[in-house]
Amino acid sequence: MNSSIFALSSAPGRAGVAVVRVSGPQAGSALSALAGPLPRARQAVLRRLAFEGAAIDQALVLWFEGPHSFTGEDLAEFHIHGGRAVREALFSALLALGLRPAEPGEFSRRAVENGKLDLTRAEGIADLIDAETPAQLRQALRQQDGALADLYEGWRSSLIRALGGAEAAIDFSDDGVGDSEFAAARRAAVDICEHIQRHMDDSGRGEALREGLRLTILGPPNAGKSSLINALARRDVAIVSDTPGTTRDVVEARLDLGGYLLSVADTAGVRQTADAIEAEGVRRALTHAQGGMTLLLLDGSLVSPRAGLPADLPEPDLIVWNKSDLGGAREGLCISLKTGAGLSQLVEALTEKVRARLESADSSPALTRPRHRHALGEALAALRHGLAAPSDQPELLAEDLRLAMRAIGRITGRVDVEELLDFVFRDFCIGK
Ligand SMILES: Nc1nc2c(ncn2[C@@H]2O[C@H](COP(=O)(O)OP(=O)(O)OP(=O)(O)O)[C@@H](O)[C@H]2O)c(=O)[nH]1
Ligand SMILES: [Mg+2]
Repeated sequence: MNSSIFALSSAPGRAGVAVVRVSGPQAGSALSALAGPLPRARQAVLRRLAFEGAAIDQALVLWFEGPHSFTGEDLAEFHIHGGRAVREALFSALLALGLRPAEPGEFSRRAVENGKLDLTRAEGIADLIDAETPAQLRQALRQQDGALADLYEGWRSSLIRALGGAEAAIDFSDDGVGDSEFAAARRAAVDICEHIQRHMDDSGRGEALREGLRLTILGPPNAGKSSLINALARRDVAIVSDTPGTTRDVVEARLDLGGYLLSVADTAGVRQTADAIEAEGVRRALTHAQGGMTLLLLDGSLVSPRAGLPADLPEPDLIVWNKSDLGGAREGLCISLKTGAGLSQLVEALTEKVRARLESADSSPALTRPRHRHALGEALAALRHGLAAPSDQPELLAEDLRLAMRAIGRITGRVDVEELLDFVFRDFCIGK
């Protein structure tokens, strides 16, 4: 039997209310030992908490009888006053009652083990807790709601059906009866390949939305790159000076731009230089600009604003002309980081670019984690391998379908052989 665990589920520190969760077979006995008879399930009641005659707190308590709880086990919640002494007193009592502190993520892990959550939903909860911006929140909520689980489980179900077809073709291969089943299995595999490929060809928007999209500010020395990161972050992130070549390291700031998490990087001004340290700065700048978005900042008041820039500089997502206060009108986005002119238009244009990069026109959920990408890559490779096999050897396709199924099943954490039998039995008349 599982041990019973407890943990502070709210943030540590002093607070009006702190929530302590207890899960496992002893949750009910612990609750009644501390708070009296078990209340009705899912109804908050105010109780006096005490242990061995010593008062702990006046607290709201809740009782969830398994399997109707987050973990699927018996679960109790204590909404105590959020002070250190109260917390410690409750923890000591729970320890004395034979419960143990939970490991990180153990409540969600038990929920997965008990079939309350699949892995992608559990990951969605983790993302929801980490979400810093509205867009991250929307994506995490969707995942927690099962959008990804439904998508991947859907593909897995199709693979299971295709496998049934391939297996029927193996069984009846001698008399040619299985030909149509085999053709259908191949068609299904091609179809799923296309779906997976489309899902993966999204330039990492879901992952970038989750982790923060990179925006690298590139440009010649003294264009105002450090002034720009400071203006965007609204704080003094990087040193600004009129000495060209001030910035050498990549300096990053995370900010919420129109609801999207952006990781903006200020970099060394790009130019040919004999200074080894500055040259290293330039190398880092160009390396950092790979992947993510780039903004090219130029000094519009100069006669040759691009002087010194290499011809093979990556095509920027946005070109911005700075120092409009010094004259020299330019076509396009003109700003002055000195006066603040044009800054709001720049933020608008940037938000638009970021939105276009992170939001998709179709409504299907985005790939959010490298773990999923890796498993989908494996599934795709297996399917392509299977489709390349000769049609008189259906067992080869069947084997690759099985590999692809297993890879996708690993994403949601529900690789289950029993299910395969159910599906095959339902769609094919094996006994015939
Ligand atoms: N007049 C004027 N000066 C500006 C403007 N923006 C920045 N500057 C000045 O230009 C100089 C260079 O600014 P920085 O932000 O350090 O430029 P940088 O691109 O980071 O330069 P490096 O780090 O050397 O590559 C500083 O003296 C700034 O005060 C502007 O819009 N107008
Ligand atoms: Mg700088």
